[in-house]
Amino acid sequence: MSTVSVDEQAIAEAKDLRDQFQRFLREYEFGMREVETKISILRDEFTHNHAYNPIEHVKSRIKSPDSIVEKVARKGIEPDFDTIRAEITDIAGVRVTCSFVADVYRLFDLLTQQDDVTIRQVKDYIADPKPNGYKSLHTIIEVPVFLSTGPIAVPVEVQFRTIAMDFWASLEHKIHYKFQGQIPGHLVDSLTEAADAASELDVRMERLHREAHGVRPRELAPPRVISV
Ligand code: 0O2
Repeated sequence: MSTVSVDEQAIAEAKDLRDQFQRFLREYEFGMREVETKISILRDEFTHNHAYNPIEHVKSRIKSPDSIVEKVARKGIEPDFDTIRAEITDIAGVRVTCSFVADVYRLFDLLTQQDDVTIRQVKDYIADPKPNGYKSLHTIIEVPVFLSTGPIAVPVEVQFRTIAMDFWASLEHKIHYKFQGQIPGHLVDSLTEAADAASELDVRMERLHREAHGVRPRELAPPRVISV
């Protein structure tokens, strides 16, 4: 008799936790949608007013429960909602792939200068690539989401990169996954060379684009340093 009631209580608690987790993730989904809308408006407005679309594609994702749990364990933080909310800021993620490096910074400025956007963090791996050659401009922004219970500020990680950077990162990610992080030395070297080739391609393509559009070719500006 008592076993049955304990089981029922355990089931009720598990269901309650599941509901709380779904509510928790929904906040991030709303935040992600706000950012997607902002990017989509910028893309449409840019296309109409400048006859040019600086965005190649946009991908969004909500971190899976398994990956959240794995990150909680890796960071050694308390597994409660408040701590996860404070410590894990990439639960909602939007990746914006642009044609050229100049577009990456232009889009970053256009998004982060909006009045309702607060920058929490910027990591400029274009100005300062990772040792393996990884390049992208990462930012954690907070956007307001208006719920029936009132407004909340939701953090969203936005990664900006060029097509060449994206191509490299997706291959590196697959290789990293295949070798579970222990990439053989010769592949590490090849990846570093490929990252250099991707950077060179970015410079050449942007120069070509400028020439084709009658913009005076110039040496590409040195990487910008963005401070928050
Ligand atoms: P997913 O599935 O893409 O979300 P942390 O966020 O604390 O774990 P860190 O290093 O402080 O780690 O964050 P950082 O540098 O902002 O990078 C986090 C994300 O950037 C990663 O997310 C990747 O998407 C991407 N990234 C960073 N470094 C590399 C790299 O060397 N290669 C590739 N392919 N991607 C990279 P997640 O959480 O790993 O995965």
